[in-house]
Amino acid sequence: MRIDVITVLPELLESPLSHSIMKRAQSKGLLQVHTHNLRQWAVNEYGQVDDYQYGGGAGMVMMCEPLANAIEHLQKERKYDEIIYLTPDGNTLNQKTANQLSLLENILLICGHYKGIDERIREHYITREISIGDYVLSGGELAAAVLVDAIGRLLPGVLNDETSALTDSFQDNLLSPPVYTRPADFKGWKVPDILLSGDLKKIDEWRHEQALQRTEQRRPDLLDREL
Ligand code: 6GU
Repeated sequence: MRIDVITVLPELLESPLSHSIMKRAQSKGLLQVHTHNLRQWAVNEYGQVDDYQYGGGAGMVMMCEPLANAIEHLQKERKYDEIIYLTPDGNTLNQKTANQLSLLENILLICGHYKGIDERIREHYITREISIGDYVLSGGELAAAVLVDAIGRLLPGVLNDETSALTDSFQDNLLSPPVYTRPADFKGWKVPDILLSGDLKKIDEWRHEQALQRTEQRRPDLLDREL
């Protein structure tokens, strides 16, 4: 899968995607992430990409022309399955959306700043709008990094058995059960006996029961959600 990102702050995306699993996904050639600095398409020599909003009011708006030129430039190279605008008023990201997006070939992400982007770009180019939660970030870059990570780790071959996505929280609308490692007794705090029993069937049942309990206690809303 290839993901292109249009941003005024490509630096903000580099580090989160250069380590651990995202690094492995890219070095294995399973994921390609290309960032494009929107200032390349600025309207003047000062690098301007934003302007005051019509009707007045505080905050700048990202202009049509740089965004349209950037998008059309990239569209000449490849056809995008989705052009996604990261915005707090988009649909909240969840595992189902990450799963769906992980099946695509080419995605273009647009990171907004300031008051957001001119509405006409949203109407004419954007195919999907995604938020990563009900709070406001300074820009779409960290949200884009979150989205790329959530998608990238699902690509076939990225995770191994140890890190398998199949047992993740949310993959079956359940939170994960508690986990333990050595020692079996730390300061008198014991690992549940069942996990030391070697009875794999019982252990599986216990984990499922714990996952259910945890979900009922912490996120009952997940239990009546469709997969
Ligand atoms: Cl996608 N962008 C910004 N700026 N803030 C957010 C967000 C996105 N998702 C939640 N908050």
